[in-house]
Amino acid sequence: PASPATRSRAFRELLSSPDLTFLMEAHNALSARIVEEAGFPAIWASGLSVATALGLRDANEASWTQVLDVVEFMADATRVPILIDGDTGYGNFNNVRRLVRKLGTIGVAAVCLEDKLFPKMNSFVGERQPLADVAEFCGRIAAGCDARLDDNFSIVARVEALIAGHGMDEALRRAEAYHRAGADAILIHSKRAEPDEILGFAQRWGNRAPVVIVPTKYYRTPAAAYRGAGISTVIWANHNMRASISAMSRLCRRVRDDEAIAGVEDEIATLDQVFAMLDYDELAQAEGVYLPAT
Ligand code: SPV
Ligand code: MG
Repeated sequence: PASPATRSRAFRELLSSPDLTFLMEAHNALSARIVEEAGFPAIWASGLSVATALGLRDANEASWTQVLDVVEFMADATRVPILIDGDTGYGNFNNVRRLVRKLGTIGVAAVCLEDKLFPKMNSFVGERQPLADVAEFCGRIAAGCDARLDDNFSIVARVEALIAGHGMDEALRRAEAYHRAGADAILIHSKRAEPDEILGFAQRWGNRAPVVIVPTKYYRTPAAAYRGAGISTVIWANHNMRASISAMSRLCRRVRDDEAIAGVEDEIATLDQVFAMLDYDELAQAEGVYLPAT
């Protein structure tokens, strides 16, 4: 793995660069390694996907230290920066301080905090999405900034006003407040099937701070629209988790019906691929160096 400082600097550069950056979701060490090998410059440690992989709902059913245990394995398995979905920060400003310090020690480059209340519910589930008080959430952001061990550790403030149905003026008011409180970027979330809300936000926001988006629901929009709007970062938020459900379900049905595995052999990664990915050769070489010759 790369050093925490290297990773947080790399993420800071991605956020501030004029190029559009794409982050891909991972939810464990294996998927994180696959995202890195596919060439993505950074990883989104999705709260939804990590929870799902743990068999839990995206409603803070996993404790924050359980989530960090998973993300630490992800950091250990990769070199690229990780933006962790920190949900609401798991409490108030004091919980955010503890979170940010701990993230610095496990090599996470950045955290995204959303302006809701603990325990949160996934933004696409139900209409009950109570928002945090603006001043209280600004305290969470400021406390996170003050607690960072490394100035390049980034804090992304996620505005849920559009998700909660409060409209564009409220979204802009909140983004401005979070930016003033020290947020390095604004994630504006929308659950509409068209990108009109986030493009409208980007136009009125005028790049006062980098804008991050999550096009899960407006997935038909081409990347050119985001480049044209000056968006900084796109997060493909849950697609490895969903791909794994489809792939494993299909495989299980086939093996159950066939009472045999011959039919799936050509469709799955070989064990040689598995051993290469985890670099078993390196261990064999190290044994040559460190184990006494027999
Ligand atoms: C996540 O991936 O956990 C997110 C994005 O926060 S969303 O599911 O759209 O809330
Ligand atoms: Mg989430």
